[in-house]
Amino acid sequence: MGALCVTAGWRLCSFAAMGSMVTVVVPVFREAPNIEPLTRRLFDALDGQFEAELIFVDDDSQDGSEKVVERLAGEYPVRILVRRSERGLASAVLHGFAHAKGDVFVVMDGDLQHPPALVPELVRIVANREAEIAVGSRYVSGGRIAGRWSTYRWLNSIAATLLARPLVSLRDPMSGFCALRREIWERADRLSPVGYKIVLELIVKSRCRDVVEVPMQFEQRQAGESKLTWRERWLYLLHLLRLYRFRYGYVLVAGVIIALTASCWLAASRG
Ligand SMILES: Nc1nc2c(ncn2[C@@H]2O[C@H](COP(=O)(O)OP(=O)(O)O)[C@@H](O)[C@H]2O)c(=O)[nH]1
Ligand SMILES: [Mg+2]
Repeated sequence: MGALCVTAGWRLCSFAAMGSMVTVVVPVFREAPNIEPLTRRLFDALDGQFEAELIFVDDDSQDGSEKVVERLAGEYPVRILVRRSERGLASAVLHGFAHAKGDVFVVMDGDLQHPPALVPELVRIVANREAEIAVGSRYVSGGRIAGRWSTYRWLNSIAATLLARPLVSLRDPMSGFCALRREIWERADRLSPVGYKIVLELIVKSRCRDVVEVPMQFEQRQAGESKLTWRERWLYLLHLLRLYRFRYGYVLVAGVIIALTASCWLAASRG
């Protein structure tokens, strides 16, 4: 770990973390009302501790997001990349990485469900090499979800988490909020996420074993709408299948699928 110093705000940070430039990448689709509060809260939280830039990656929302960012660019190091012919959260994040100047990347949602106040802590951990990837987690001690979730939403989240367990030992692989050093992205093998789960893709494809989870309070969405549809859930299953194949190889995955099909068939023929 780097040597310690005290910043003007009496916050402790290390020389290693201070020397890092941070790029925060935020995929957005129809999030115009959230862009300004997110930008202000993020730079308030960073409070000059790190040199930082913020990149929104928008998939042609046509909801005024570009105008909002252009206005904010007079005050903050923020820009927006608009993709006109491509869609998808995870690919938007990778597009942002490809245009980033920083040596530490942060990925967070643009709907303020991920608390901007946690960004400095996630950055500090990876910049100081305490871990390769730091993930904001709802399910470790101290993590919380604001508001009430329906039983259906809970079941959905639990099922998605359990399905990812053989790939990563995280409690919250669905988090979507993380920090990593540029080199982790650079060493990852042919990133090709379909759909939603960029954190999972990065951890598996970069063969990363050194991940820490930091408790976060997952906020309720205040404006705009969730884009999580049945199509995204289907894409998630396809994505998992690809990652299983990457981690365990064709033969094993094919074997498990055949065994499961055979058991269902046997169970059905008994009934
Ligand atoms: N660029 C881009 N961003 C997306 C897309 N789908 C979702 N997002 C953004 O990804 C973040 C998380 O999406 P959200 O719908 O809130 O997912 P949820 O929290 O699982 O309901 C938000 O900032 C969305 O605006 C997409 O297709 N393209
Ligand atoms: Mg959300």
